[in-house]
Amino acid sequence: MTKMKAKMKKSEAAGICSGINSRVPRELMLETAHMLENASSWVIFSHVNPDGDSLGSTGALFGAGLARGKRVRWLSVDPIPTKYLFLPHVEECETQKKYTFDSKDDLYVFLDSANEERGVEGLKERSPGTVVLNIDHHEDNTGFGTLNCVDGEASSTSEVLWHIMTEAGWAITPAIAECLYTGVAADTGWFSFGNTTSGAHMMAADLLSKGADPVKIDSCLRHNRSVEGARLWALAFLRIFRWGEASQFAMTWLSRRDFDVTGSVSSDTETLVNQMLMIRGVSLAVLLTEDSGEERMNASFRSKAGSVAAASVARALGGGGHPKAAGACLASPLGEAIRIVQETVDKIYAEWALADR
Ligand SMILES: [Mn+2]
Repeated sequence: MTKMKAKMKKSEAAGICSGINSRVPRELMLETAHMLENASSWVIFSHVNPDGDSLGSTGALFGAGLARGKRVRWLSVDPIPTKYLFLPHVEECETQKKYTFDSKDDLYVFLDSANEERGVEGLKERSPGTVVLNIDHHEDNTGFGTLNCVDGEASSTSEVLWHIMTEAGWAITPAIAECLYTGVAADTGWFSFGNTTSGAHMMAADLLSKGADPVKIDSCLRHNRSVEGARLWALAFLRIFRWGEASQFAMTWLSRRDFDVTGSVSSDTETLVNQMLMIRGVSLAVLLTEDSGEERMNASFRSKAGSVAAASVARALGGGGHPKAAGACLASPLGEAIRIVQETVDKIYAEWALADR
């Protein structure tokens, strides 16, 4: 209750910008737009394993850069998953594992990256004097940029970028609208997750009026699964096991072999962990996926209100993310990783139950 009051106060205190409610002060959004305007060359980075919001926001900024006569490059550490290939400008995106940050003429822009590790290898070792712009919506963003335009309460980075563009008076073309709509729709689970705010809907309404086609975007992203991916999901579903008080925790796992046997790829796991939260009585879902080659497991966590937060579990394992959607990487083989995650969830749950009940 006290927490809710504090949150309401924070929102009430936030400025109303051109009739649009945003937690980022108008001055900061304009400063961000100025930084972009003043640079003649932008290098834009998607985050590792890019998702809809990462590609939507970077694609939108790439389009805005072209429209503003900038020299623009768009880089991604990982290849763009096939289902996003419909997005405008993706054919211009270059895949690159490492980058050397040594130019003072380029503005390096990171979108949807909570920290340097989510960005690209080489970012931490950037030369002094290089300028990094960090636009994001993760609560745990480390503020690694020269300028940080971060709204931890925004539905998506695409929403933050939409505010910046709107405040700066930049034209939102149909291509930009399509990118931004993809970002907000993907990050809110098609306007169904807890981050589905009135701001997210207002933004969506504006983007529809500017040419985004929700039916096309939905059919490209949600009605476009491969049969190989469906078979991978079947393996994961068969292995679901539950534990904890009232069996409220659910976990499953996928090995490298599962991907080989089904012919699926790592991006086929996207939204799989969310499906497990649809099981009656499950409040926290865990998906463990074996990393290529090494004895490493990637863990994805999703949680519902009224139980331990996904982010608390992820943080205890050295990861991070949003309160209800988070991830971590474990340097352990599968069996050990399952045990570590179960023990961590039990420990965090015991602490949570003591504090919140
Ligand atoms: Mn995001």
